[in-house]
Parts: sequence; structure tokens; C-alpha cells
Amino acid sequence: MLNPLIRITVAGALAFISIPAKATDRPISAASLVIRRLASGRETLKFTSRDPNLLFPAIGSADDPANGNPGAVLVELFSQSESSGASFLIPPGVGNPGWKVTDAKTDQYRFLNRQAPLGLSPAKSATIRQGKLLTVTAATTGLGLDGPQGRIGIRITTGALRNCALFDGATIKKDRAGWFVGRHAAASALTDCSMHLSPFARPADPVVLTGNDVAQLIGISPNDLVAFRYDAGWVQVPVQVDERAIVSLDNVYNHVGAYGGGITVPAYTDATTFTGGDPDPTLDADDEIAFMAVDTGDQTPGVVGEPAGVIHGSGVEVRISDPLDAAVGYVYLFRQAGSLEPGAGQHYVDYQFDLLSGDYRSTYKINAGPNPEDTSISSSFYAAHFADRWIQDEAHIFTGGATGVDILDRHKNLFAPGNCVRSEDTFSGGEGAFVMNKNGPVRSIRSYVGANSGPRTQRDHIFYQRRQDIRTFLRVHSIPGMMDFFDYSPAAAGMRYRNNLNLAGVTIDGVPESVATVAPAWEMVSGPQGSLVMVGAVNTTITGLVPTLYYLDSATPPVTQCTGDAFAYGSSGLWINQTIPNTDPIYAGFQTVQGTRIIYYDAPDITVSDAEQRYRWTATPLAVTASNWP
Ligand SMILES: [Ca+2]
Ligand SMILES: [Ca+2]
Ligand SMILES: [Ca+2]
Ligand SMILES: [Ca+2]
Repeated sequence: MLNPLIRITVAGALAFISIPAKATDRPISAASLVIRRLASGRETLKFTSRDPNLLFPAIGSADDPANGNPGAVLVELFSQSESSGASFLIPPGVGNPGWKVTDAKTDQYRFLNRQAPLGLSPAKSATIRQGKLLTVTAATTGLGLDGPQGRIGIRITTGALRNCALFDGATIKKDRAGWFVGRHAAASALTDCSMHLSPFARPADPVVLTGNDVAQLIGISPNDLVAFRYDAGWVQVPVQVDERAIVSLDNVYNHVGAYGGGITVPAYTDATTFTGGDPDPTLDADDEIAFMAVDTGDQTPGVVGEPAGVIHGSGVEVRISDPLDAAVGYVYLFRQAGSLEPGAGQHYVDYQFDLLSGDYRSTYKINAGPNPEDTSISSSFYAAHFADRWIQDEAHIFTGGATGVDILDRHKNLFAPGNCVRSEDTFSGGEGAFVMNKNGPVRSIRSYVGANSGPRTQRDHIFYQRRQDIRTFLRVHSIPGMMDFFDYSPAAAGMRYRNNLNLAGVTIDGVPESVATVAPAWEMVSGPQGSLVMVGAVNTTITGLVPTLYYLDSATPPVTQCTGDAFAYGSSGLWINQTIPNTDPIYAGFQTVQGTRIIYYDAPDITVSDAEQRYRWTATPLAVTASNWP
């Protein structure tokens, strides 16, 4: 605990430091944050960043912590579980204790206070070295540390400059009462230094409602839906409406051939494809509303006025709760008056559909591919690439200091190993069409149909900032089996493959080993290249359908590879190794098979417990209720 005397000193000092209204923010990467209270009661805090982009207060400027006006460094900690956080001041003044300023090739400020937590400051030392280093050590933290912190953000203010970092998700290495260790925080974990920490420990997960959940807003234009969180005031957050309807696959195929089969399915609508726009262009019951769990905030206290720019009386309070830890957060939806835009200036994941032949509607070869693409998906956490409708041939992970190399050879689809009659290449070479291509502020969507003699077979990719959901709807005559797996590239060598039935894992290195073929609940590939945690599921009406795991790690594979390179590095995923009866709705008595694969793009070398946590997230989505506000 803080010495009460110090608490008074800090509070008094805070009154003298005036933070300029318009600060310059710089989220930075950080090597580590260690906060500890020993059994003796002694506390330590050590923060280290080596981000070359850190903001450096010019010597002699107003921001100069030693001699500036007003000088000083304000260190603030933001904890998810201790919402009051903590702060302490490192006062200005040259000396020992005090600051030493080095005006040299590399400018530096160095603060020392050997008496900490007594003396000038709770801080024991601080170093700000231009383009190199920002460290703070302290002999007290000001946090209660009575339990896990969840996430911790740190903001270090010098005059008008604010450097900040956030330790969350996979960067948290230890988090229990009295001890928090974070390593390799990414600069991309924050967009500014306002340090909003959402109530939810789910940095990757979305909240998806339908119009039906917010009957109060049905009938408005999708472009008029805006969202806010309350965080001591209104903060607009990105929201997105993705319209859906019962879609005619004949329309999707532009009535070419008979590929649509006269079938209708619930699907996304898109005026840029032959699917066309939603017949109801307003927000209707089956349209989806998406925002991110990290953008939720507090419940509004007492009587609060509406945010500027919204239609009076249009407010809806959306209460989001996490069944896993009882956390609760709120987002407020409104109809806007015309000056706002739903994306709130954010764009979490970029989807650039690039069809090499040109405009989709005028050049796509629906009857028979190939239809080569140079399509890219990118966020600050990952990137992916598609070379044709079914051909994803790149995956890069940037989270938490991952190397970003392309670890994917192919996302493959086959009937069986070495059976090249059908593959993602032949699917793309046959008939096909896009249902939707959308690049939205919250998420992007790629939805398509056409897999050879399964022209109505459909796959949707939903790309979020650090997660991808893939949904596959099998609609085909009886087939001898199906494989849906990731075949990694030689650049994935050294990563480890694990699943819930093989926690120790095996090394992806082109050297074979045997892995149990029971279908796992989750899979993880992890290494310096980053980590993928994948949760797959098959929903089917077929009794006795038993998915299995396919795994092959071989630089000299015993089966022909059909597509991609000649190697099978850590090839792993779903294998339905049995005859699948008819799933095509154009034939009576059809069965259904729907596969989902949720992928988290994570930091290097995350742990089994991280993977288990992500599995629980997918198994237990955030719960949502909505009511009129106020
Ligand atoms: Ca609709
Ligand atoms: Ca609609
Ligand atoms: Ca191996
Ligand atoms: Ca390969």
C-alpha cells in the first residue's frame, strides 16, 4: 500500500501539473511490465519499452520533465479489475535525488531517487532515451493487487506528450494476487492513449445482434445506426450493419446455367454482386449489427443527456454480459441525425477484393474459372491472401511481436489425402459466384458459392481485427468424404502443433510423427511466427457422422499434395473419412452439414491455457439484451 504521506504528496503534486487539453498520443510497444508485492509487503514496479517510435520530450522544451514548464513525469496505471487505477508523479528538478539531463548524440533524461518510496517520488528511477528506451521503476504501485488485474495499461505523460502501452491477452504472462507480468505489448494494442479498458477480457471477440434484438430501431437506414459507449462521457464506437435476406442462389449466379437450382438460403446481400441488395433496404429483423466487445463501456449513471448528433428518443441500451466471468458492459445504439458515420472513423480490418479480370459483375467467369485474384486482408494483427475464390495461400501473424512470415501454403479442401479429383483448385476452376464482398469498419465479409458438382456449396469468411470465422455450408450430392485443413509452409518450421488431446504437441519441421486422429475441440500452432488458435465444429443432421483429425508433417509426403507446394508441413484439420449422404437441397430428403472454424491470431508461443480460454470464448459467446434508453 502507498504510504499515506506519499499519497498526499502525490495528490498535491497532481494539482500542480496541468495536462494540456490537446496531448499528442503515442501507443508504444513495450518489452515488459512487472508489478509485484512480496510477502514482506514491499512493492516493485518495473516498466520497460524499447520502442524506437516513443515520443521524446525535447531538451529545454515545455515538455522537458527536468526543466520544462511545468516539467515532471506523470505515470498512470489502468487496471481492468481496479477501475480507479493508480498514478504517481516524478517531479521536475535536476540533482540527486532528481534528474540528470544528457544533451548528446542520443539525448537522455535519467531520474534517480534511492529513498523511494520515500523522498521525491514513489519512483526509484526513470530513463527516457531518445528513440531507444523508456523505463520506470518504482517502489510502490498504488494498486490494491488483491486479485488478477485482467489487463493493465500504462500511460507516461511528459507535458503534452503521452506514451502508452497495454498488456492484454497473450502478452500477460502472470496475473494473480500480488503479481502481474506482461511481456511484448504491441503498439497496435491501442489506437490512442485515452486508455479505455473494456469490461471484457476478450480482445478478439465481436458482439453480433440482429435487427430482431433491437425492434426499436427497425426501419431506420443502416447508415443511420451509430453506437456509443459511456466512459465518464459519450464516446462514439464503430458499429456495422450487414444486411441479410432469404437469397435466391439463381440471383447469386445471375441466372447462368442452372447452378442456383431454384434454391433460396438465408445469406448476406450485396449490391456489388448479382445477389443484389436486401429487398428491405432498412434495418430489418434478420440484418446483423456488429461491434466489438472491447468497445463496450459503463452503464450511464442517473440522468445523462443524449450524445450530440443523434435523433432524440432513439436510444437503445445494449447490455452485454460474459457468462464466463460475470463481467458486464454496455453499448448504446442510436439513430443519427446526419452528421455521424457508423464506423466512427475506425477501420479494424481491411479487405481488398482484387479480381484480376476487373469489375466483378462485368468480368467474373461464372460458368468456369479460374478467376484469379490478388485479394488481401490485413489488420494490425494478421494478414491473409486469396489467389482465387477458394484459394487462401497466405497467412501472416503480427500479434505481440510475431515475425509476420507467411506460414500458410494452402487452406486445402480434398475428398481424401492424395485424391486430387477435387480440391480448392478444382472448386475455383469450376462454376462459381460471390454472394458478398464487403470491407466494413468493424468486420469484412467474403461469401461465395460453387464447388464443382456442388454449385450451391457456400463458404463465408468473417474477418475481424484479430479473429476470423469461416462457415462452410455443404450442399452437394453424396460424396466419399471431405477434408478441410491448413497446410503450412516451410516458413512454419519450428512451430509446435497442439490440440486438447495432445497438449505436449509435436514440432512442425517436415519430420513425421503420429498424432491421435480423434477430432479435437481446439488446435493451436505456435512459435516465434505467432500463434493460431482454431476451434472447429461440424453441425449436421446426419447420425453417425464422426469427424476425425488429419495430421501430416512431412517434407517428403507419402501422398501427392494435389495443390500448393510439394511439402506437407503440419497439415492439420478436419477429415470426414466416411461417405457423406446427399446435402444438396435440390434433392428431396437432403441432410445438412455445416462446418465452422474460428481462428484467433495470437502472439508467439502462447500457452495451452490461452488456447483453452479461447475455446471457452467460442463455446460461450457474450450474451446480449437490449432495452429502450433512457
Ligand atoms: Ca434483411
Ligand atoms: Ca435490410
Ligand atoms: Ca514433425
Ligand atoms: Ca504444402
